[in-house]
Amino acid sequence: MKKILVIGSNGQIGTELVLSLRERFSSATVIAADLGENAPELLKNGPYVKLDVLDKTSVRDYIISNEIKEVYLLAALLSVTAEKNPAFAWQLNMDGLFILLDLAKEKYIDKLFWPSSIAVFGPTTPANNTPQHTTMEPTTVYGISKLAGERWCEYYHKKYQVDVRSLRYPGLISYKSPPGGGTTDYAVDIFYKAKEGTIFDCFLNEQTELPMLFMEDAIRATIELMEAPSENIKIRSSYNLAGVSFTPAILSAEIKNHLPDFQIKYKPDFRQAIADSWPNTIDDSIAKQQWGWQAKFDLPRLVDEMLKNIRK
Ligand code: NAD
Ligand code: AKB
Repeated sequence: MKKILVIGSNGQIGTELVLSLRERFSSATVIAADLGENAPELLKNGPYVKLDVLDKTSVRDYIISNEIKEVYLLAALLSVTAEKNPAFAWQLNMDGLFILLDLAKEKYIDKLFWPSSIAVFGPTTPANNTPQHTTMEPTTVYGISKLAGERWCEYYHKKYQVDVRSLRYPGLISYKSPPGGGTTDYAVDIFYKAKEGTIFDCFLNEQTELPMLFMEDAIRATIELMEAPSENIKIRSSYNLAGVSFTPAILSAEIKNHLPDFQIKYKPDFRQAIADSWPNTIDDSIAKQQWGWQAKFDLPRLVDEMLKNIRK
């Protein structure tokens, strides 16, 4: 059975991706990798290795000597943390990608997944039903790094036939592992406050509409993309992907349907400008046509799942 390595396994996506890949293949062949000395509790059902994606020698040695054939590269700084340390964000988000693209070019890896984001779009992009191919002038260091990464993925595919696949994830909503420093994090944090019964101070204003996706859908999209026949994957930069779009006002109204006493206050901060530069809704028709993508979770179902599963 092919060996799969998930780098950045301990984060919001990595945790659920590793668990799903282990269920689908086998626990022994899906190796989690992150900076920590030990695997988090949830990932103790399979192998874990301490690995810094910026340590080129260790990454190459590990992948080559263990005959890893598929890599999911999730290590990155997200939009908010990247703004606090732009130079390091650029280094982490780009250098790690090159190390993996080169291993694929040299044929050590057969297939690479690297996530992009709706952050590749900017204020000059059409905000509603944002098309796959459109004006892209991101204004955050995170968005710039993701757009550059997309161009490099396409370049390595065209020039060296590297089988690299990518999705422009919207904000991801999950309950197993917390989000790691993004602008869309409010849409997860809000559920913890709602369950605690405390007022939620929202760092975006009530009318800020952003594209979001429930984690179960995101993981399914990732695995479906990776398993699709290569000839169906005609976009090698990154695919638009959509689930559900909502504002803080719409989300809190849906939460109130379950918890009528829930209260939200709006205290927009510097993250408002990041959110304002991103789309409201995304057109993912090309992903639907080319590899059969279809989101399953609408807002009522997403809220129901979050409130059922999130711990106080
Ligand atoms: P996260 O911050 O929750 O997790 C990232 C993980 O990478 C962390 O566990 C961290 O310890 C690890 N990491 C950081 N530096 C590392 C290094 N040098 N070597 C090895 N591991 C390192 O992020 P996430 O939300 O899981 O996002 C994963 C990827 O998906 C990122 O590329 C992100 O840009 C992208 N993405 C996420 C979202 C989202 O809403 N979560 C949306 C769009 C795109
Ligand atoms: C962020 O808010 O930075 C991420 C993203 C949409 O890429 N969740």
